[in-house]
Amino acid sequence: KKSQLSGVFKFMKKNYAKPNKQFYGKAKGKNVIVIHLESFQQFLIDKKVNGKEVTPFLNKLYHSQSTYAFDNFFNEVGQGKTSDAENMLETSTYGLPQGSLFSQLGSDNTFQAAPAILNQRAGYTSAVFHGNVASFWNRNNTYKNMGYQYFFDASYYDTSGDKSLGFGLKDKLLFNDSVKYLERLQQPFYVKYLTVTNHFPFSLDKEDMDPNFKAPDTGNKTVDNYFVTAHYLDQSLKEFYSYLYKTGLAKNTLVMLYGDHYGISNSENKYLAKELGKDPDDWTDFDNTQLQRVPLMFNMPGTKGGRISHEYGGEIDVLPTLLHLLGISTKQYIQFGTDLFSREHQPVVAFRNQDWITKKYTCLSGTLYDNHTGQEIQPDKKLKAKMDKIQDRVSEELHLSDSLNQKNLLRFYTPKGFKSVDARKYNYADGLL
Ligand code: GP9
Ligand code: MN
Repeated sequence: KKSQLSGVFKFMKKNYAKPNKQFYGKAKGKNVIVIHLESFQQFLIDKKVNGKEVTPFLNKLYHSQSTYAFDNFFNEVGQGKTSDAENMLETSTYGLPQGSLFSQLGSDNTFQAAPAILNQRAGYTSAVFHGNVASFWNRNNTYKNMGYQYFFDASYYDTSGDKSLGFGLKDKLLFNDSVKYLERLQQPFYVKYLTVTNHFPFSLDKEDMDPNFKAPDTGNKTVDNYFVTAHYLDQSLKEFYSYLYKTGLAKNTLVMLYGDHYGISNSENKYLAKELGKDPDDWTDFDNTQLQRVPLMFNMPGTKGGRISHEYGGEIDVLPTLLHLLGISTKQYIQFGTDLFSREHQPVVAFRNQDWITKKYTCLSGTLYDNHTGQEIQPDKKLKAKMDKIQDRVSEELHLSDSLNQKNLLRFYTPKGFKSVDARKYNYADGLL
């Protein structure tokens, strides 16, 4: 049984990246607020439409001295979309080749996930705030197996009438109406806010629109509206931050923000081209891939020295990065990502379909592109050998992650000092307090 893990252990040994002293423990003991920016792509950052910034608040955070941000950070989700992003961030293992890991395996698998690790290693209380019903993506069951102590889903808020839209409670209300629960959590806490308003089809009620912000005219309504709901999400964050500052929570909190996956699909990207200063007729698969960048920011209000890193990485890398920032070692865990701040960080980004991207190259179904020119290249023998090596590593990594999850192998390995999660300990009460 445990021998099935030998390939995984071998990979972990060569994959492990030791923490960078400069960053290790920088956020030790702080509360952690994870903000999941639904469908939010990196190109929105610093973007102006009709002379106005789409996300002025996030832009300020992005450039702030108190933020470590990344501009070559990619989403790596598959068909499980939001749930794949969540799985990667909580466990540093990949989603499945087909479907959603949360839906397929979340009820029964053994996890060694962030909420349990943080609780056992550093006494963190954990909770998720989300304006949709708990059963969506099988979150209610998966979260219990991950060790989430509380899940404040739609049933905890008034979602009647125009308070909710599309996938649930509007973001401004989610932040506002969850505060009464947040305030009762024992500190330090590890909490996650899953926003929903910036989700396809990007509709918004008139009353929630900023009269000073005008959508672009791209020739595609979905694309136009994407900017409007992204602007609304930005405003909701500004309001939440003003709460964090007013209450003093800000100064002992690390806020981690990330985008889960694209909002604009490949087939709609050509409508974006002009907004991005490109010719829609020259749009290629290479360009689609470049748009898979999403934000990743670590904001510690009141601190200095932050900067924008150009390191290449993806969602798989977040957990070791976060744990090291909190001063929690990761060597004993099975994690496929590596700390983005580590000098040994692995800068190959693996997509779920085996495509990959590095600082220099993008490889899509075996076709190689030069990141600098965006042009296809015919590799010579030497480059071809290098490429094959990267491809082998990507395939091996995805394969090992899949076998780990599909065979539920973590049940055969309990890291030193880790106590298996007992899902029966948690009862989310479904709002019936
Ligand atoms: C729903 C939300 C959306 O609860 O998280 O999920 P997605 O469609 O983006 O996967
Ligand atoms: Mn999503």
